[in-house]
Amino acid sequence: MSKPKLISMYGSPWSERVRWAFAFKKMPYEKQNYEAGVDEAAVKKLTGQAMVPVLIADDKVIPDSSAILDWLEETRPEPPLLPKTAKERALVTLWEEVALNALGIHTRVMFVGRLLRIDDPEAQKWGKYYGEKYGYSPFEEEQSRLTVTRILTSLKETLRGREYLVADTFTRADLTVAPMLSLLKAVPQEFFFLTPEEQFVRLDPLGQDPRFAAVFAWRDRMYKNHRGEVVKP
Ligand SMILES: N[C@@H](CCC(=O)N[C@@H](CS)C(=O)NCC(=O)O)C(=O)O
Repeated sequence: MSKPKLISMYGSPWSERVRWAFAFKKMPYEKQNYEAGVDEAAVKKLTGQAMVPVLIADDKVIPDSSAILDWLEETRPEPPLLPKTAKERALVTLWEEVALNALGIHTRVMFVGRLLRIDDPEAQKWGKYYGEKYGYSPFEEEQSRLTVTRILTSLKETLRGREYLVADTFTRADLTVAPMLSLLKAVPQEFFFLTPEEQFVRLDPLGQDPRFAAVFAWRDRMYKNHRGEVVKP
């Protein structure tokens, strides 16, 4: 098998969960950077949709981070990123779906809102780009904040007295939820490099709320204990 190629967007948590899984499995791959506003058409031509990550492995083109993680688990089962029992695996899926399709989507809406409130042409340009791509309105942002607050409360209670979201071991649930929290508060520099401007726009009041400090401390521990490399562009 030739080395697979991963097209990923540096700051995106969807891309980060896949890079994390590849690093965890010590699976070599070729990196290709996706640049927002530049590479959309090329990705669309390749996959029929305009999102990354995308994996190109032998004759397969696989868009969608969960499909890529399934391919990886099958291709390189050790060390496993899924727990042993079907019941535990079902819980991993639930957390992944909450992270990808609720936490990630809603924190992205809040991120767009923060961009649009910055009085700077560059921030405005990206706020408009992402706002159009993902659908933004001030009402959506308020709804998103309520949903994210509920999810953070649920995460806090789930993690009380335990180190991992499912079973007693690090799984896909942990490496999905941990990066998805990054649009509320950047992952510390020692684990994931971002410029001060990029950190600033990732900081939401919920990321500084003392009620959820334990959730972000858990996220940083997952990076420290399981990320295995410093993430740099
Ligand atoms: N269902 C997809 C969603 C991936 C996704 O939302 N990707 C966004 C990252 S923020 C993207 O590629 N955006 C491209 C762009 O903004 O131009 C997955 O899980 O891989």
